[in-house]
Amino acid sequence: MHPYTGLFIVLEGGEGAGKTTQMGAIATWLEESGWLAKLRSADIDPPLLLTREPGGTPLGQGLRQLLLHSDLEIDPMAELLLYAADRAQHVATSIRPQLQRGGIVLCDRYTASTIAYQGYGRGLDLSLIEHINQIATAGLMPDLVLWLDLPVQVGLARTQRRGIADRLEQHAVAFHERVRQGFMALAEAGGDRWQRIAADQPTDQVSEAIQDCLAAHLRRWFETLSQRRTGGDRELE
Ligand code: T5A
Repeated sequence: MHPYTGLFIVLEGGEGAGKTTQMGAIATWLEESGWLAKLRSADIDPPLLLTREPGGTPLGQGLRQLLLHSDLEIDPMAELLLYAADRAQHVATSIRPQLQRGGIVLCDRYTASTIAYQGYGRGLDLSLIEHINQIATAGLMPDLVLWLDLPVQVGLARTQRRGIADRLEQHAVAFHERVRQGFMALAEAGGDRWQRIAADQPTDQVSEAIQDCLAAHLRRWFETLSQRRTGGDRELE
């Protein structure tokens, strides 16, 4: 999927799916189950990059503020390009260097969010979005996408309980239904790289489902790394 030795995992989903909650739980589990220690012992520092879009870089934090929390009117095409600018900076300065070091990247949202929100949600042309995603990422795709899926009303009720809604949370339910359809279409086309996780369960059960899926993936990744090491692959040395 990409030429680097690191592992690129993305969490996707609609509003209130529980991605932020599960990012923390995954980081704790990776530490407690010894995966990060293995990477540290191979001198990979940092072993784990926890990040998000928009806002994973200093430039991205400014863009996030504009995109989600300003009163400015933003044209859909301008919105698409601002997400792309956030992503270009994020990939170049943060995600790709971590994958080149051989570490794990755990990212809250990536290219699929643009297809789901700006494509299915806003109705912008899907092939144009794919082209712009390609430019912003220079083709860097995740190894694994964990799609936290739940009924739209359940997710929105969770975010409403939290208080003030951001720009996209304020949209009509129909918008968020289209976004969910977008994720569904991507998951159907995504093969083994996409895993649907039922997110309308108690937090611990969602965490367990994610861990089952990650454990299998991490084992395969580590086996491949070990084989490449014994094969003398200089990229890993
Ligand atoms: N966007 C983003 C685009 O339009 N295009 C793009 O290209 C990209 C990258 C990002 C916004 O930008 C849009 C999509 C988004 O609208 P954000 O603030 O990062 O904005 O929004 P979200 O990613 O949607 O983050 P949220 O915080 O809204 O949702 P999370 O992170 O999925 O959920 P989380 O963990 O914060 O949980 C929400 C609430 O539910 C509770 C939590 O305690 C919390 O109160 N909760 C649960 N309750 C019951 N059961 C569970 N299993 C629960 N898990 C969590």
